Amino acid sequence: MPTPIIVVGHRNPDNDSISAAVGYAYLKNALAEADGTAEEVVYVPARLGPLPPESEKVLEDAGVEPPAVIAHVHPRVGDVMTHDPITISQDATVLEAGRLLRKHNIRSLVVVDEAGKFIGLIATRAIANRYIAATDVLDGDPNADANAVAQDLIASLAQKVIELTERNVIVLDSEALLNEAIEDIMASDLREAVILNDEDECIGIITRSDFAHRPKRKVVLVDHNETRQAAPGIENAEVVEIVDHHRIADVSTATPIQFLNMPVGSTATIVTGEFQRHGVEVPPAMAKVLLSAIMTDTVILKSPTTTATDHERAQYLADIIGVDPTEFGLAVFRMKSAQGDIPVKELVEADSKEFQIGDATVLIAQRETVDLPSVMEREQEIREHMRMLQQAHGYEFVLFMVTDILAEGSQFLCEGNRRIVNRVFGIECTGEGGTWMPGILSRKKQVAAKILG
Ligand SMILES: [Mn+2]
Repeated sequence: MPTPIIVVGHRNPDNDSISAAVGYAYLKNALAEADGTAEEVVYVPARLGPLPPESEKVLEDAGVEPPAVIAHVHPRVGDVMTHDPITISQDATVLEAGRLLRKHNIRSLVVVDEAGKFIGLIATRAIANRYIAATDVLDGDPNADANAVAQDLIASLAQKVIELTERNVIVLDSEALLNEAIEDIMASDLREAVILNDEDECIGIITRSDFAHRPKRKVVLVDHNETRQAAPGIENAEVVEIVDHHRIADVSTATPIQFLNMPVGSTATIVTGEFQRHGVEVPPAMAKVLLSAIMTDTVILKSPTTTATDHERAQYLADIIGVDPTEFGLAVFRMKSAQGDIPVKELVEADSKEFQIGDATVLIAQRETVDLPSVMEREQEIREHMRMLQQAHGYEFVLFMVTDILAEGSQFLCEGNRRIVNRVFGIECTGEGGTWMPGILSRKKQVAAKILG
């Protein structure tokens, strides 16, 4: 089985985090195929939260499987277990069990019934105990000799496996945290635990020696390089590569890795460049996915984060699909704001990021729209939700920028300590109506950078 390497974007994924993960995993698998390492590693795209509506639609249109949700990257039981362990029928003899144990050089076999369902384990220790028990014959009978012991041992070889089967085996879930499983196994009399499927068939076995070296899950980070935006458990994982277009933050590694960081409009732009650099053709389905992310992250190439490279690569992808990049981008934005009455929680939180200023944490959320008045109609409800977030998480302030792509600006709504925002931008945000900020489209470059600076 090839080792999975997770390719994952930031928490609260946006379309770039989803698309870059999908596109980069595709490229890495194509490269592994080409250099003959595909049997050793497989790149698996993943996400840390719900699919944004435009990602869902673009992936569906392109016929691409959405990345699976993961809750964390802590090592799990399934990452270290031995798959499909050797089984033996409950009706087999101890002699047969001995042969299998020796043939596979293992310490235990999974005992199953006629239907293949798990019953327990037969381990070398049970056989050894049976061997030692044969000497009991000597105690009971003063005239008994080694011959009698030998007779009993011979008889034991024909005994049924079920008679020596241990049934008090710990059963674990393959998704269970390895650290917790280790504690359970260390506290148990047995050296092993088993993993069963819904049909009670044993799909894996884990023994004490499997966790002697505390394995780490391998992760490629796309669209972030900051631990607070990364998957829970990132500190226990091995980051093997980073592809990003954000400021260099605090993810650190034990060994040198490929760290691609470019000041361009989207991670998808860098991923597209990697296809080109390696001479790998971008299939039309991947071109749609990647182009959609360049378009959402650069607000249809209008955001000040947009570079000439974004324009070039967007055109390159558009040519593969046979579309006009701007029209394609507008269609993606229509998918994004298609649902008029989405819950306020999603409206505010879908694209929200925490930032640290000194000891304080702030939340900056953004909603891109082609219809600002329809969002502002919900101002009261939005502000209530922002105040709830601010209090629940102890944020210094919550800033919500409603970005109107067509008008090319953002309406700022702020709850909490507004003075910081007011000072930084030289405005007077109050608790009502918000403040129109012409030309402000980029949270990263025009808002967060200013507040953090
Ligand atoms: Mn991005």
